[in-house]
Amino acid sequence: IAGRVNVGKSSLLNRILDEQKAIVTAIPGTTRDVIESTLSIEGVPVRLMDTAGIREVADEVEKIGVQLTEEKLKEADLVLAVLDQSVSLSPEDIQLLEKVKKKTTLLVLNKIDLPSAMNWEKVLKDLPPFPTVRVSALRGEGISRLKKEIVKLVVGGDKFTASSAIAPNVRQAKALRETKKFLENVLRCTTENAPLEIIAFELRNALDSLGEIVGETTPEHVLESIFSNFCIGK
Ligand SMILES: Nc1nc2c(ncn2[C@@H]2O[C@H](COP(=O)(O)OP(=O)(O)OP(=O)(O)O)[C@@H](O)[C@H]2O)c(=O)[nH]1
Ligand SMILES: [Mg+2]
Repeated sequence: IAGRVNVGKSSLLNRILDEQKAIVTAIPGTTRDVIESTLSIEGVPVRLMDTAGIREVADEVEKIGVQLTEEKLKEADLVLAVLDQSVSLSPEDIQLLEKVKKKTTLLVLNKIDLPSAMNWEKVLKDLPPFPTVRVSALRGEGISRLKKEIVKLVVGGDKFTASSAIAPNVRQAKALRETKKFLENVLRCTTENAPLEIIAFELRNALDSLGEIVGETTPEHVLESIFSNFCIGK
Protein backbone atom coordinates (compact mmCIF):
# COMPACT_ATOMS: atom_id res chain seq x y z
CA ILE A 1 0.00 0.00 0.00
CA ALA A 2 1.79 3.10 -1.20
CA GLY A 3 1.02 6.75 -1.75
CA ARG A 4 1.90 10.19 -0.54
CA VAL A 5 1.25 11.22 3.06
CA ASN A 6 -2.31 11.44 4.39
CA VAL A 7 -4.10 9.79 1.48
CA GLY A 8 -5.46 7.12 3.86
CA LYS A 9 -3.07 4.15 3.43
CA SER A 10 -3.20 3.09 7.08
CA SER A 11 -6.96 3.57 7.19
CA LEU A 12 -7.17 1.28 4.16
CA LEU A 13 -5.02 -1.40 5.81
CA ASN A 14 -7.19 -1.29 8.93
CA ARG A 15 -10.34 -1.47 6.85
CA ILE A 16 -9.14 -4.46 4.80
CA LEU A 17 -8.08 -6.26 7.99
CA ASP A 18 -11.16 -5.08 9.88
CA GLU A 19 -8.84 -4.26 12.79
CA GLN A 20 -7.09 -1.16 14.19
CA LYS A 21 -3.61 -2.35 13.25
CA ALA A 22 -1.94 0.89 12.12
CA ILE A 23 -2.09 4.31 13.74
CA VAL A 24 -4.28 6.79 11.82
CA THR A 25 -4.11 10.55 12.38
CA ALA A 26 -4.68 13.68 10.33
CA ILE A 27 -0.98 14.50 10.78
CA PRO A 28 0.95 13.88 7.53
CA GLY A 29 3.83 11.46 8.13
CA THR A 30 2.13 9.34 10.79
CA THR A 31 3.40 5.98 9.53
CA ARG A 32 7.15 5.55 9.52
CA ASP A 33 7.68 1.81 9.74
CA VAL A 34 6.41 -0.85 7.40
CA ILE A 35 3.38 -2.45 9.01
CA GLU A 36 2.89 -5.98 7.80
CA SER A 37 -0.12 -8.25 8.09
CA THR A 38 -1.19 -11.47 6.49
CA LEU A 39 -4.74 -12.34 5.66
CA SER A 40 -6.73 -14.60 3.43
CA ILE A 41 -8.83 -12.98 0.73
CA GLU A 42 -11.22 -15.48 -0.85
CA GLY A 43 -8.78 -18.24 0.12
CA VAL A 44 -5.76 -16.49 -1.38
CA PRO A 45 -3.01 -15.80 1.19
CA VAL A 46 -1.99 -12.15 0.98
CA ARG A 47 0.78 -10.29 2.82
CA LEU A 48 -0.19 -6.64 3.07
CA MET A 49 2.27 -3.88 3.86
CA ASP A 50 1.30 -0.40 4.95
CA THR A 51 4.15 1.99 4.27
CA ALA A 52 5.34 5.48 5.14
CA GLY A 53 3.84 8.19 2.92
CA ILE A 54 6.20 9.26 0.16
CA ARG A 55 7.46 12.85 0.42
CA GLU A 56 10.70 14.80 0.53
CA VAL A 57 11.54 15.22 4.19
CA ALA A 58 14.33 16.44 6.41
CA ASP A 59 13.28 14.37 9.44
CA GLU A 60 15.71 11.50 9.70
CA VAL A 61 13.28 8.87 10.98
CA GLU A 62 10.72 9.64 8.32
CA LYS A 63 13.42 9.67 5.65
CA ILE A 64 14.41 6.09 6.54
CA GLY A 65 10.71 5.19 6.45
CA VAL A 66 10.40 6.56 2.92
CA GLN A 67 13.51 4.60 1.83
CA LEU A 68 11.89 1.45 3.20
CA THR A 69 8.76 2.24 1.20
CA GLU A 70 10.84 2.41 -1.97
CA GLU A 71 12.39 -0.99 -1.24
CA LYS A 72 9.04 -2.61 -0.54
CA LEU A 73 7.66 -1.09 -3.73
CA LYS A 74 10.31 -2.96 -5.70
CA GLU A 75 9.57 -6.26 -3.92
CA ALA A 76 5.79 -6.12 -4.13
CA ASP A 77 3.86 -8.49 -6.40
CA LEU A 78 1.00 -6.00 -6.44
CA VAL A 79 1.04 -2.29 -5.61
CA LEU A 80 -2.06 -0.60 -4.26
CA ALA A 81 -1.32 2.99 -5.30
CA VAL A 82 -3.57 5.14 -3.14
CA LEU A 83 -4.71 8.62 -4.20
CA ASP A 84 -6.94 11.05 -2.33
CA GLN A 85 -9.68 11.92 -4.82
CA SER A 86 -10.92 14.81 -2.64
CA VAL A 87 -7.83 16.89 -3.45
CA SER A 88 -6.02 17.62 -6.71
CA LEU A 89 -3.39 15.29 -8.07
CA SER A 90 0.01 16.31 -6.68
CA PRO A 91 3.49 15.95 -8.19
CA GLU A 92 4.21 13.20 -5.63
CA ASP A 93 1.18 11.23 -6.85
CA ILE A 94 2.40 11.51 -10.43
CA GLN A 95 5.93 10.47 -9.45
CA LEU A 96 4.58 7.38 -7.72
CA LEU A 97 2.42 6.38 -10.70
CA GLU A 98 5.39 6.89 -12.97
CA LYS A 99 7.46 4.63 -10.71
CA VAL A 100 4.94 1.79 -10.59
CA LYS A 101 3.73 1.82 -14.17
CA LYS A 102 5.76 -1.30 -15.01
CA LYS A 103 4.48 -3.16 -11.94
CA THR A 104 1.14 -4.83 -11.41
CA THR A 105 -0.70 -1.88 -9.91
CA LEU A 106 -4.20 -1.25 -8.69
CA LEU A 107 -5.12 2.41 -8.41
CA VAL A 108 -7.18 3.09 -5.29
CA LEU A 109 -9.08 6.39 -5.32
CA ASN A 110 -9.82 6.97 -1.64
CA LYS A 111 -12.11 9.32 0.31
CA ILE A 112 -15.11 8.99 -2.02
CA ASP A 113 -17.29 10.08 0.91
CA LEU A 114 -15.91 13.58 0.21
CA PRO A 115 -16.65 15.61 -2.92
CA SER A 116 -14.33 14.99 -5.83
CA ALA A 117 -11.72 17.68 -6.38
CA MET A 118 -11.20 17.02 -10.06
CA ASN A 119 -12.76 15.44 -13.05
CA TRP A 120 -11.11 12.07 -12.42
CA GLU A 121 -12.39 10.45 -15.59
CA LYS A 122 -10.41 13.04 -17.51
CA VAL A 123 -7.35 12.74 -15.24
CA LEU A 124 -7.34 8.93 -15.50
CA LYS A 125 -7.30 9.13 -19.29
CA ASP A 126 -3.89 10.80 -19.14
CA LEU A 127 -2.47 8.28 -16.68
CA PRO A 128 -1.14 4.81 -17.49
CA PRO A 129 -4.16 2.48 -17.82
CA PHE A 130 -4.26 1.04 -14.30
CA PRO A 131 -7.25 -0.93 -13.08
CA THR A 132 -9.02 1.41 -10.65
CA VAL A 133 -11.30 1.08 -7.63
CA ARG A 134 -13.01 3.85 -5.70
CA VAL A 135 -13.26 3.43 -1.94
CA SER A 136 -13.84 5.15 1.34
CA ALA A 137 -11.45 3.66 3.90
CA LEU A 138 -13.28 5.75 6.50
CA ARG A 139 -16.76 4.40 5.77
CA GLY A 140 -15.89 1.03 4.20
CA GLU A 141 -17.45 1.66 0.79
CA GLY A 142 -15.85 -0.20 -2.10
CA ILE A 143 -13.74 -2.46 0.11
CA SER A 144 -15.29 -5.74 -1.05
CA ARG A 145 -14.76 -4.67 -4.67
CA LEU A 146 -11.16 -3.80 -3.80
CA LYS A 147 -10.64 -7.30 -2.34
CA LYS A 148 -12.08 -8.91 -5.48
CA GLU A 149 -9.73 -6.83 -7.65
CA ILE A 150 -6.75 -7.85 -5.51
CA VAL A 151 -7.56 -11.55 -5.99
CA LYS A 152 -8.11 -11.03 -9.70
CA LEU A 153 -4.75 -9.33 -10.14
CA VAL A 154 -2.86 -11.82 -7.96
CA VAL A 155 -4.26 -15.09 -9.31
CA GLY A 156 -5.13 -13.83 -12.78
CA GLY A 157 -8.89 -14.05 -12.44
CA ASP A 158 -8.94 -17.82 -11.92
CA LYS A 159 -10.72 -18.50 -8.71
CA PHE A 160 -9.42 -21.30 -6.54
CA THR A 161 -11.97 -24.05 -6.23
CA ALA A 162 -11.66 -27.44 -4.63
CA SER A 163 -12.23 -29.12 -7.99
CA SER A 164 -9.60 -27.10 -9.82
CA ALA A 165 -6.95 -27.78 -7.16
CA ILE A 166 -4.47 -30.51 -8.02
CA ALA A 167 -1.62 -32.10 -6.10
CA PRO A 168 1.62 -32.19 -8.10
CA ASN A 169 2.61 -35.74 -7.17
CA VAL A 170 1.41 -38.96 -5.56
CA ARG A 171 3.27 -38.38 -2.31
CA GLN A 172 1.66 -34.96 -1.86
CA ALA A 173 -1.77 -36.29 -2.79
CA LYS A 174 -1.35 -38.96 -0.12
CA ALA A 175 -0.27 -36.39 2.47
CA LEU A 176 -3.31 -34.25 1.61
CA ARG A 177 -5.65 -37.23 1.94
CA GLU A 178 -4.13 -38.07 5.33
CA THR A 179 -4.45 -34.45 6.46
CA LYS A 180 -8.12 -34.56 5.50
CA LYS A 181 -8.62 -37.79 7.46
CA PHE A 182 -6.97 -36.31 10.58
CA LEU A 183 -8.98 -33.09 10.29
CA GLU A 184 -12.18 -35.10 10.01
CA ASN A 185 -11.14 -36.89 13.20
CA VAL A 186 -10.64 -33.48 14.84
CA LEU A 187 -14.13 -32.43 13.81
CA ARG A 188 -15.68 -35.66 15.05
CA CYS A 189 -13.76 -35.48 18.36
CA THR A 190 -14.85 -31.90 18.99
CA THR A 191 -18.52 -32.69 18.35
CA GLU A 192 -18.23 -35.75 20.61
CA ASN A 193 -16.55 -33.68 23.33
CA ALA A 194 -13.49 -35.89 23.32
CA PRO A 195 -10.63 -35.01 25.74
CA LEU A 196 -8.52 -32.07 24.54
CA GLU A 197 -5.39 -34.25 24.44
CA ILE A 198 -6.99 -36.47 21.81
CA ILE A 199 -8.04 -33.46 19.72
CA ALA A 200 -4.53 -32.00 20.04
CA PHE A 201 -3.06 -35.36 18.95
CA GLU A 202 -5.22 -35.47 15.80
CA LEU A 203 -4.44 -31.81 15.05
CA ARG A 204 -0.72 -32.50 15.42
CA ASN A 205 -1.04 -35.41 12.98
CA ALA A 206 -2.85 -33.14 10.50
CA LEU A 207 -0.12 -30.50 10.81
CA ASP A 208 2.59 -33.11 10.37
CA SER A 209 1.10 -34.43 7.16
CA LEU A 210 0.70 -30.90 5.82
CA GLY A 211 4.29 -30.26 6.89
CA GLU A 212 5.42 -33.17 4.72
CA ILE A 213 4.27 -31.22 1.68
CA VAL A 214 6.02 -27.99 2.52
CA GLY A 215 9.07 -29.82 3.85
CA GLU A 216 8.73 -28.85 7.49
CA THR A 217 8.44 -32.45 8.64
CA THR A 218 10.55 -35.04 6.87
CA PRO A 219 10.02 -38.29 8.72
CA GLU A 220 11.88 -41.37 7.56
CA HIS A 221 9.04 -42.66 5.40
CA VAL A 222 9.03 -39.48 3.30
CA LEU A 223 12.70 -39.99 2.56
CA GLU A 224 12.06 -43.66 1.84
CA SER A 225 9.26 -42.84 -0.56
CA ILE A 226 11.40 -40.24 -2.32
CA PHE A 227 14.31 -42.68 -2.67
CA SER A 228 12.04 -45.44 -3.94
CA ASN A 229 10.60 -43.15 -6.62
CA PHE A 230 13.81 -41.63 -7.86
CA CYS A 231 17.00 -43.24 -8.81
CA ILE A 232 19.73 -41.25 -7.15
CA GLY A 233 23.45 -41.69 -7.62
CA LYS A 234 23.62 -43.01 -11.15
N1 LIG B 1 -13.14 11.57 4.76
C1 LIG B 1 -12.25 10.58 4.74
N2 LIG B 1 -11.14 10.66 5.47
C2 LIG B 1 -10.26 9.64 5.42
C3 LIG B 1 -10.48 8.47 4.62
N3 LIG B 1 -9.41 7.64 4.77
C4 LIG B 1 -8.59 8.26 5.63
N4 LIG B 1 -9.08 9.46 6.02
C5 LIG B 1 -8.48 10.43 6.95
O1 LIG B 1 -7.27 10.92 6.39
C6 LIG B 1 -6.30 11.15 7.42
C7 LIG B 1 -5.04 10.36 7.13
O2 LIG B 1 -5.32 8.98 7.21
P1 LIG B 1 -4.18 7.88 7.35
O3 LIG B 1 -4.82 6.56 7.16
O4 LIG B 1 -3.38 8.09 8.59
O5 LIG B 1 -3.30 8.25 6.08
P2 LIG B 1 -1.88 7.68 5.63
O6 LIG B 1 -1.87 7.67 4.15
O7 LIG B 1 -1.60 6.39 6.32
O8 LIG B 1 -0.91 8.82 6.16
P3 LIG B 1 0.69 8.73 6.48
O9 LIG B 1 0.92 7.55 7.38
O10 LIG B 1 0.94 10.03 7.16
O11 LIG B 1 1.38 8.62 5.17
C8 LIG B 1 -6.98 10.73 8.73
O12 LIG B 1 -7.52 11.87 9.33
C9 LIG B 1 -8.08 9.79 8.27
O13 LIG B 1 -9.17 9.72 9.15
C10 LIG B 1 -11.69 8.41 3.85
O14 LIG B 1 -11.99 7.45 3.13
N5 LIG B 1 -12.52 9.49 3.95
MG1 LIG C 1 -0.12 5.82 7.58
